[in-house]
Amino acid sequence: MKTSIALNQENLSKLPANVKVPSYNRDQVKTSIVHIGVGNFHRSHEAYYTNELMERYGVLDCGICGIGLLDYDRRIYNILKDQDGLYTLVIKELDGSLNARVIGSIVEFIFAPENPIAVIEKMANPDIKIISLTITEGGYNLNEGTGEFDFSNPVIVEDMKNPMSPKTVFGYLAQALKLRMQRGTGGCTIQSCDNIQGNGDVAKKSLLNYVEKAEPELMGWIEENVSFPNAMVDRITPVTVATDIANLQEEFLLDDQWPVVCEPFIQWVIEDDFKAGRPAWEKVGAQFVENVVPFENMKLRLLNAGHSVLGMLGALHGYKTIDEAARDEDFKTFLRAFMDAEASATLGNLGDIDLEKYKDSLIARFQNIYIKDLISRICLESSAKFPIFVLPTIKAQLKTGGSFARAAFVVAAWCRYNDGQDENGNTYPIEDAMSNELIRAAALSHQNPVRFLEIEQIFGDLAKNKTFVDAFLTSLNMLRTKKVKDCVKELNTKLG
Ligand code: CS2
Repeated sequence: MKTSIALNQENLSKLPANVKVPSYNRDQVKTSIVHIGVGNFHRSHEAYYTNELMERYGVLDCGICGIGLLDYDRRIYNILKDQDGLYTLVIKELDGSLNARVIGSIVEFIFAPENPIAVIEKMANPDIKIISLTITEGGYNLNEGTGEFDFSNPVIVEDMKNPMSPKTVFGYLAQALKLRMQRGTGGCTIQSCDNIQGNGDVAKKSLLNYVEKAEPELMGWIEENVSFPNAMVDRITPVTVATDIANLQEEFLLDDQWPVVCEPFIQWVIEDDFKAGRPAWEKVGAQFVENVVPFENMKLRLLNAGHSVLGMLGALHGYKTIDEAARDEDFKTFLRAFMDAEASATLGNLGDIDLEKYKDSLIARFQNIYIKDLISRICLESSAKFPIFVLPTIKAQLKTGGSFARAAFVVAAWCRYNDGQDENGNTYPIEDAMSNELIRAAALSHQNPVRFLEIEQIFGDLAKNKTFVDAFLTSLNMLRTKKVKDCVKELNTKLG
């Protein structure tokens, strides 16, 4: 057996021909993007687009400096340091074949807990034109019920006290932008790549809320000099598992400590509002549009919500991956009806987008047997996801008198999910920033079902809406007395 080759700059030329490697000179790449949150999604999406631009068009002034803000990021920092910033993106094609390419667009990395000043200085550097973010749906620190920035969050309190050694993205941005203002460095773009409706607007709102208290003299400067384009981002990127690493060693003789696997589909629709210029990502498939809202709604309420539907129902049934749930005829019928009769009805005018085709393609993507997207990944952090993915459909349908019975059923399934045990008696952890509240509310809901909806931070006023509460109670009662599959079959017949 041939031994595999460790991934680093020096070894690139030794890799077998079936691995695509950067052919551009990485020493000549100039950093103009700082990215906070170098998770799998950033590595399959923005860093991939940017690598393509470098590779296919020789554009070398858009290098990325990754920033790890959390202690948790130490692992990716150490690995990328070891691998000279390189990692492998393995695209799992529809026929199951693997397409491996080494991505070279991340050329620097700073681990913030060890060097906060270096991070602030980097963001304030005149070469930096864009600060992009994948800090997760919950990272914007907004109370979903009230929409207000959460100043009671202990890390925010700390950042206000110790501005030069921040812990949160807002603390860092405030100090970096302050330096840019003081030094006359000029403006920049803060580009959210998270799955949130109006992600740019949300990033702006959170930052300005923070700055208003922490550095009030910055407010006007930010309004004038910083832009926050909204964007829709899409590529299903599962958690990397041990077999992904082993496959790479066997099929490509490549030793990568943390490769990323993803589906072939990719999409990025962005408002063209960049204060200090931007890479020509349109050359490699990104779409720049005037108004991204319809695209965002469509993606969040169909794809992401669709994931939550399959994730919650699938978890209770005992499925482990999304493709299993999406291939289950009863769940598939339920999902499609949720999309057609509930979510689609809230999307308004989508211009020339072919919605039927989009929904067909989503089902096909969910059913891709090679992607093995873990249901546990979909269900984690649901307290930040439901308010963005599922609840907007319920709220919109309540306003127009449209149907939301299936969405309410999924909320009830989420309540039941927080019991921590599937229908076969197998337990699973509730991985969620609000796990304590969720577990407690689910436990209380056995006696008093409405308790689950009283988590104000998630449901806000919805708990007071009788029509919704009734639909939730009916669903929860079904789920606590019957198997999820039987409930779904019944609803498929009843609701048509
Ligand atoms: C998923 C997303 O986290 C989730 O619940 O729905 O990560 C989804 O896979 C991506 O948004 C796809 O673009």
